Amino acid sequence: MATNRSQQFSARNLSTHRLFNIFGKLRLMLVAGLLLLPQLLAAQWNATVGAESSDLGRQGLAFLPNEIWIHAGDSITWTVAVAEPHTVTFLTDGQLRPPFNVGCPGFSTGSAVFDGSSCITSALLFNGAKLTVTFPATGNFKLVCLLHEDMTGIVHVLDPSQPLPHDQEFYDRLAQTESKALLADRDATKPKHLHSKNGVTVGGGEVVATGAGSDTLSVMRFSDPVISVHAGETVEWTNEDSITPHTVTFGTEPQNPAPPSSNVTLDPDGARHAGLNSISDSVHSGFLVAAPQDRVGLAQASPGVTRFRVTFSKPGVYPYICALHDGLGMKGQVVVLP
Ligand SMILES: [Cu+2]
Repeated sequence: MATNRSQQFSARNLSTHRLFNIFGKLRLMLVAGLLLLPQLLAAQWNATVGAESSDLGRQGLAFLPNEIWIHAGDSITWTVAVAEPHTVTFLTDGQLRPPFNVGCPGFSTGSAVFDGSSCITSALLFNGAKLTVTFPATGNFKLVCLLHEDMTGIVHVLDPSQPLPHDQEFYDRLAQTESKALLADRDATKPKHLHSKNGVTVGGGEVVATGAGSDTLSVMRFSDPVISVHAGETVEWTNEDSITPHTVTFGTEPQNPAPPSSNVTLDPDGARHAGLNSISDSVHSGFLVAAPQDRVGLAQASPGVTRFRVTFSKPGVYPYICALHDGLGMKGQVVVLP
């Protein structure tokens, strides 16, 4: 009996020991799990940058979607899906907007971390290029493109204890709807100014407020890609895009597309004007662009130069391009008849 009892006792002891061992291991796994939890729960989100028509002529300058709710610790990967380049940029509140080629200063490549305390930006991202940004801190952060002023969005970073309103599938659908609506907008191509005889509308566009920021549609086309005039007549180009600059460039493209070539003069109404005497001559309008939007507390901007005139003295076929968007097919031709 005694032997039996002691055998029983030691058997019980052994199983208790085993039990403790198992619980110990479980507890270790639990602690490790809790430590790893933030990384395990950190989600990876995806968003698209830009939308375009199949002929590249209509460019949606937009973050799609341009509003997204995530948890602190999550990352978002933005992928450029169009021929027009963009940047993915988070400036700090109050920071002066830097030129796209200067950056924060400097650029992040591949990935970046933004908590609101210091600026991060990609360089110009071309079709297929990506930037992944991790957001360790809660806050509401404005997303901008340094190349396109009315291309903005917002990222809401919530504490992981808060529920998120939408999942990735919702954002994918929203991005598609937003991009279709933006590209389908036909108002952008309706001439808004008095279309004079021999007038060509340059581009066209619209800024759309979304509640989270702005999307822009820019039409990268000349309204009449081929126009016929007689020798001695003048063609007038007017940029009707609210934000995007364009040029009218005959012959050799200049290194710096911003200023007009030296053979351009100013008309009394502020339009730029040049004469072309031969199909081998070069003339460049410089940037034709609307004045930027005024803001309380900032110096008023001078009127933009949106108009360019060229007087043709000799018959011939004069091809021209927009030096900024010829890659998207923005080209035209003036046929000068005798
Ligand atoms: Cu252009």
